Amino acid sequence: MNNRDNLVEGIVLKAYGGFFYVHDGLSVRECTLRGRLRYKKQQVLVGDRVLMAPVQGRGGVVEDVLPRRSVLTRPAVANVDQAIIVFSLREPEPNPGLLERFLITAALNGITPVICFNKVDLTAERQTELVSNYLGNYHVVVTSAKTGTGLNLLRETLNGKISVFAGPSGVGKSTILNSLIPDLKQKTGEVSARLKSGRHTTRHIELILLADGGFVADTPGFSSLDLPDIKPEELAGLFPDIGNYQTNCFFTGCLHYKEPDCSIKEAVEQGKIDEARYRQYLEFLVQLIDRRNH
Ligand SMILES: Nc1nc2c(ncn2[C@@H]2O[C@H](COP(=O)(O)OP(=O)(O)OP(=O)(O)O)[C@@H](O)[C@H]2O)c(=O)[nH]1
Ligand SMILES: [Mg+2]
Ligand SMILES: [Zn+2]
Repeated sequence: MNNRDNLVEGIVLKAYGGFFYVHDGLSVRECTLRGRLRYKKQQVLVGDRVLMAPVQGRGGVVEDVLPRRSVLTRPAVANVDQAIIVFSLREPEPNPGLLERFLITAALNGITPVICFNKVDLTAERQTELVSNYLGNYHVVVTSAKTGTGLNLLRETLNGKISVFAGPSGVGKSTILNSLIPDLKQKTGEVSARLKSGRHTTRHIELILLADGGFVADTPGFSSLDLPDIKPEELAGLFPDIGNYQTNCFFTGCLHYKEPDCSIKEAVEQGKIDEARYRQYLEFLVQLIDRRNH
């Protein structure tokens, strides 16, 4: 049995071919798992903070996994602080419903969402209506990986945190990361001319150390995402701008739908809650109610 005094704490950057690559603050060690962890069938995830026994050279043995702050399931990454949800303003055209499902999924996993609207170089008006719908309620960064617009702001957002880039295929996630990290050569793909939807070019999950501290992971884009399995009454709490008003409804468990004396519907009428956001809320609510009834 190893003396625990000799253990060092590290973070799993990637898992590949049965090895776990652990960053111990100085360098990256190629580690195996202590048998005990394998017997327990405890999965060790990218992002896990682990206790490791260094062995000669650049190897090590993972002895223990420290408690997780959060777990993202698709892709599987532990301890993510924030999800940079990238949508392009054009090519491919943004799909607001899909963006909302990303936002809800992040909130449900306890991960702070940051919205990154990329390819602003392709739009005529700098601030489209879509962007303004989210300003105020979310941290929004507008970028162009092509011209460099907004990249410094985005870099500051990543400082000292574990961030995962997520979003549909072809929106520019890998291109942005390549511009932020000089030595990185993530594969990027031309957007398919026929579908304007791009194809999958990013596969393995890996945390990359940033020069200013913090880690980022690129993920393969996916173009569909189901509404998570939640109760209808949980939904409002996952919309930051709507959840704030729900304390004064007459009915406890008010769904802010057909009920009278609803403070959310009042806030929508008074223009305090954006109507489009409320309509999006209702669309999801109806889906959740349907799901419960079937
Ligand atoms: N005009 C313009 N094109 C961009 C920008 N960012 C990325 N692109 C282009 O968009 C295409 C797709 O970029 P990728 O970085 O591969 O997209 P991705 O989000 O990583 O896609 P997946 O890995 O498939 O999920 C490439 O041809 C990029 O050159 C941008 O800001 N402006
Ligand atoms: Mg990519
Ligand atoms: Zn209500």
